[in-house]
Amino acid sequence: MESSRTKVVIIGAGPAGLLLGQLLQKCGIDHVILELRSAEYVLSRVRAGVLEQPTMAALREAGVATRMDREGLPMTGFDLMWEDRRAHINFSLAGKCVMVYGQTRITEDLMQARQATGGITHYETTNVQPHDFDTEQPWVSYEKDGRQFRIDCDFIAGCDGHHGVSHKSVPKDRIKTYDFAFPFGWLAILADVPPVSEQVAWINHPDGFVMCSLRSKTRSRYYFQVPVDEDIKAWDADRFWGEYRRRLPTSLAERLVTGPALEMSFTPLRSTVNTPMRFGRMFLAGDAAHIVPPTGAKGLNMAIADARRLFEGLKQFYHGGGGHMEQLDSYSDDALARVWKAVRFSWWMTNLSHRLSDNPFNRQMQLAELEYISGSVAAQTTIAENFCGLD
Ligand code: FAS
Ligand code: PHB
Repeated sequence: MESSRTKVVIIGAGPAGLLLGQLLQKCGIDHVILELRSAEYVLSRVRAGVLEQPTMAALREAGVATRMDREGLPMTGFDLMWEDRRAHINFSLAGKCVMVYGQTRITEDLMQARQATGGITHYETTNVQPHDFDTEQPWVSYEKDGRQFRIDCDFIAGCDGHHGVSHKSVPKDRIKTYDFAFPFGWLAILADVPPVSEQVAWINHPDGFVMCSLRSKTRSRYYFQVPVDEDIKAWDADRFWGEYRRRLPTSLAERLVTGPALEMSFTPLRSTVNTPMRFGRMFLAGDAAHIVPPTGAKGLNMAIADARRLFEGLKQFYHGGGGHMEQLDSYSDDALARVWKAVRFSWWMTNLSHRLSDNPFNRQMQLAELEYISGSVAAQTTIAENFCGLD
């Protein structure tokens, strides 16, 4: 087994791992990223699109925001729509703004910055396994091109997502996982067609949730609710467009431009939180620690916030003089205080906007809440401050 040593081993090159790597690189803290997939595969994943203000600040601090600031679309609010009704949530109520800029672009920007600064990322690694993270000499083993490797380190950052190895390496009696799976998910399409609306819209339709989002003035990102066991292979772009148009309010359906799919995918709607987010010298960040229904546009923002907060702890340890651990010691509690509020908001937005069951009572409760929101600045302010990201 070929051995080497570094300060931090990051497992996973998604947004959390890449941002943490970029911040460590800028700070001169040695680290290595181990990624299961190829860079091309990581870039092929189409996911989030809405950035909170703290996310924009973290990307600017990491020096990877030039294209975001040039091409990102400022979002000043969003629409809640139901039957022929509409409530606009104006982010000025929270004194904040949000930006539409695809996660794929962020990943690309981080990858390019990493290439320019010489950060080490080993793609297509297999059998990555954290070891001895309860000691002060943790290490990580992995395989690549038929060879076996060992990296000794001070810390391990588990940024390997919901299906990663980090959280699964923790003994069951040391980790408490909270889990709630909705019986539905989102069918998504990405297409080079002009968006039906410049505002992102959440639509409560009696047959299921619909969302209109965008990536630019010429590229649209659309979703609608399907049962979790839906046969996704039975959906092509034409069938998607037919159902999507049927569920849109007339004012938007009239403006719908359809076209070939650049990508179609299915996302189950699920909330999972692994607690704590630290196990000795191993720290979980991003989807490795928590996943949320995309309804609240929180997943990517939570991953960036975790990476930013974990970097603060590592910076204090290496540059604060004397190996201080206070920030690392409080990482899990600080992160979870923020995570649970984002999990709640995502769960609440999902319950407000999706077809929850065949029981008409549920829909009556949703219609009453939507009507209340449309007439209450207090309710709209609550939504605005949660959507834009709590301090
Ligand atoms: P990621 O999952 O992005 O990255 C983890 C990385 O670790 C991956 O590259 C993976 O290949 C790698 N990995 C896994 N196991 C490994 C191992 N054993 N060894 C090495 N590497 C390993 N969020 C929103 O805010 N809005 C949305 O609309 C939205 N849509 C989504 C749609 C889908 C289909 C999915 C899956 C998620 C969506 N999300 C959305 C959430 C998503 O954006 C995540 O929150 C975000 O990617 C989290 O980033 P990371 O924590 O870096 O995890
Ligand atoms: C997106 O643009 O992909 C998007 C926007 C808001 C969400 C989820 C996804 O809540």
